[in-house]
Amino acid sequence: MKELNQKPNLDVILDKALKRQNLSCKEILFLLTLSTENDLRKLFAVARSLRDRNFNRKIFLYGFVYFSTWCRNACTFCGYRSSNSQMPRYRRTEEEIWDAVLRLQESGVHLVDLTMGEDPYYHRKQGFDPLLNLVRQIKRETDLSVMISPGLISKQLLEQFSSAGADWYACYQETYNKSLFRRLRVGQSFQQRLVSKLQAAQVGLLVEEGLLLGVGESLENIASAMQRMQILGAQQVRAMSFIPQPGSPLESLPSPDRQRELITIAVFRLLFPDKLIPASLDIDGISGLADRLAAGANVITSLIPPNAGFAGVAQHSKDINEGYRTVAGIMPVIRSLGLEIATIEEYSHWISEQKDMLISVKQGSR
Ligand code: SAM
Ligand code: MD0
Ligand code: SF4
Repeated sequence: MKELNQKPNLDVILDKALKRQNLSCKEILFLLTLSTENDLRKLFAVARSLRDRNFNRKIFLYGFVYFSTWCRNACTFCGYRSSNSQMPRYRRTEEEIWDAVLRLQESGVHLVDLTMGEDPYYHRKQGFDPLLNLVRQIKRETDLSVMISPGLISKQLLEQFSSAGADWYACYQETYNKSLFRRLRVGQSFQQRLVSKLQAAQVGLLVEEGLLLGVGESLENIASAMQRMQILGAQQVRAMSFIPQPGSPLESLPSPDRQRELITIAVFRLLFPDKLIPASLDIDGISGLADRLAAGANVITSLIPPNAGFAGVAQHSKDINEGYRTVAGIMPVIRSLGLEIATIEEYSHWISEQKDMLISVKQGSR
């Protein structure tokens, strides 16, 4: 009883994390409230040491292909919500997408993330056959891993993508607070979005889950969301700071202080020491990369081929045509931190190990 009432102690908690012991909600919350320079330095150092112990200072690279910016939904934080006329809209042809995939492959990424708004063209009219074919072609003709970010799709479609060779399903809950979810993903079902991730895992896809920061959540919300994400068993977990989008309902909500995202990345690392945590170029571009890696991230996401007309999500044009969201553009940052880019074999090896774990969990639950 005495122990339960004790005030959390940073060194004790960090030591527990280093020993891979579970952290309580109270301990997670305590970490999220850290603010002094000294405490943050200790937190980030432990996060890096857990990353480097598990990944040998190797970083993974994800190319981002936002092939359709049309969307039927009305998320209040997103510039691409259906009614917003102030965003660039396009739907790329299969040839243009394939071209971007090849450019990304040549540049040295490990994975391509095929992303779209919930474009009615695919979700209602045409169906997903063109995309399934594209995934098959990527797996047949390249060594790349494939992530799909199509929004909410049925279990049957998830199964088809898995059979076509897709490795990952990305679908971010943004928050585990149901009333906040209703305000963010207006008209969408919290439960369905969550269940789609469980279904993805059942059909053999790895899952990426994510939280949006600076949209009205409390630190308690973040701490309990992190615990829910541990139960979900996602293999990649992310946090993105909200970027206000012109023409959207939240356009005048200020972007949060980046310290919140850095601390969240570090705490994720303590809770998911051997999983993947992105440093997205889609929030602060190249200038935000070093801090995110120094907080314990081990994947660089949102690498985009320049001058091909492909957009980012939160930052639709930042640093893209300048060539900073490319493998060549990020290399100086990697080197300055004493990190290395993993080989494509190292990445595929990690993926197949994780998939084997999915299968054994499934067999164990029979
Ligand atoms: N349309 C699909 C969906 O929503 O699942 C796939 C797109 S997914 C890449 C879009 C993600 O980008 C959102 O889940 C959210 O986490 C992030 N995002 C969107 N708008 C953002 C903004 N204004 N600031 C920061 N992140 C944002
Ligand atoms: C990123 N803009 O990695 C992308 C996107 C979708 N799976 C990922 C949010 O930051
Ligand atoms: Fe559409 Fe995705 Fe933007 Fe929501 S976050 S409006 S689903 S593109």
